[in-house]
Amino acid sequence: MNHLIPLPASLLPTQLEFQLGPDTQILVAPATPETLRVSEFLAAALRHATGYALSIVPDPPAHARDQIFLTLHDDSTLGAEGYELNLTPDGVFLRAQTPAGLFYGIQTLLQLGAPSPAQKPQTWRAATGSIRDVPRFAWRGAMLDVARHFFSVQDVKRYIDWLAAYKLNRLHLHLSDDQGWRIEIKTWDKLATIGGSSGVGGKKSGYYTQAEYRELVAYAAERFIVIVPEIDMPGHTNAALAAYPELNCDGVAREPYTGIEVGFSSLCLDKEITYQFLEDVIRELAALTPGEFIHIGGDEAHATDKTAYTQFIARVETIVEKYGKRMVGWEEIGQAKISARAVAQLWRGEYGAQAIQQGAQVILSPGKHAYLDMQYNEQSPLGLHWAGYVEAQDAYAWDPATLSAGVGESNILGVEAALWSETLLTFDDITFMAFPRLTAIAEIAWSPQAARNWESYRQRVAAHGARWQALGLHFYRSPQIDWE
Ligand code: TNX
Repeated sequence: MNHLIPLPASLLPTQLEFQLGPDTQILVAPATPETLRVSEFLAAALRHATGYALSIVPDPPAHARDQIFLTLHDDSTLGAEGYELNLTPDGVFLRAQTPAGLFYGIQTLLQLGAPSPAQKPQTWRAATGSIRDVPRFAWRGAMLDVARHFFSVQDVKRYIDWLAAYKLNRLHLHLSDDQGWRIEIKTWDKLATIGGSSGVGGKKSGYYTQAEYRELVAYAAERFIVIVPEIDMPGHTNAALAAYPELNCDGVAREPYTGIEVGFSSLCLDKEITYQFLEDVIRELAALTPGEFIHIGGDEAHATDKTAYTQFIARVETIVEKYGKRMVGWEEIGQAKISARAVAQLWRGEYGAQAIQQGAQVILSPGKHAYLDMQYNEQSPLGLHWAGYVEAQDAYAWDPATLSAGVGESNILGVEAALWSETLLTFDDITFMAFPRLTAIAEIAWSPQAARNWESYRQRVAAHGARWQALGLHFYRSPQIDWE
């Protein structure tokens, strides 16, 4: 019970043990397509851990002993994502108001019963006690930059699995930048075929077809993760400007870009075709996106006239709203007139107050704490360091509500760990930068501030390190943590 990440809102250990047997069943009531699906998720994970062929019993007549019992029931204090988990030597009782709540309770249960990697044959046992748990923030995000280096559907799915294990619920995909355009747009097909053919250093190019992208959206949704697509604009657009000459003010296509400098490109804001292009792109993206949000970038538009920039952002928001979505943008959008439905993602903390004054909420991704692409220290083989070095403790020991003046708890929609990929080529590179910092951000996003502290995190994360190791996850063995 003492190694959970994120730490539950409340936890009462009872010092006994529940042990799974070959005859344990998973009882579920009411049996709906969604509750059956989460039950199957649990059964598959336990089968994998134990080899037992656990069966699922929909709407059992009365509950028997030695079972795992999942139920939906009305308890508004649990909200849309909370759960209650009671473990006794006789059984496991998990209750929530929603399938999402059950899913998060299952993640907790799977951590409690994580077998010791050394044990063979493995028995599956979990410490008993009761947990009542609700998240602090609604937006618990991770951003992955698939534009600088492209990552396969398979890699993104593996990252999604880890996000789900730590109760994150948003995957923000940075789908376009100077170096590459990574999503098929049917009305502007060269975005993908030409814009997608480059990448940093000329390596790892490519794009997702719409069918592949839908597959990612569905895979994430099964794990209660909403994919938030980002098309960066009006800067960070060289890949689009290389694909279509008419998007440039001078009508000349740009050369593909393989460097890592930022701030040199801009869409041509006084051409009407630019807005036709954006409308087509946003319409197709919205159709691929069951979630509420479309991210329009908006950062570092150093090659765009300032007044034109603010008018542009306001116009883009009307297009996003026309297709029924809410606009998210990097904090620079706070300089424009935005609606109270818009969301600003803070990374430097300069324009947050301007967004909040307009009634918008913010997502916090402070570079010094939540940028997973920052090097851990001077020796780190991967990463950048413009925001400084970010060790495990830097990622963990901060409170969103007191980070910047004028940004309080009620202004904060949530927290997001950003992973830019200028220096990352492989899935191992991704996980080396993410662990153990992604887990720190996951805890900040979920757990009550008063319950958490660095000393406790560093002990708990050490136990997770043993699991990561057993599962072959490449991670950073921070010297700040006494790894098991
Ligand atoms: C700044 S953060 C950027 C990205 C880079 C990142 C590298 C932000 C909104 N823009 O274009 O990839 O730094 O850390």
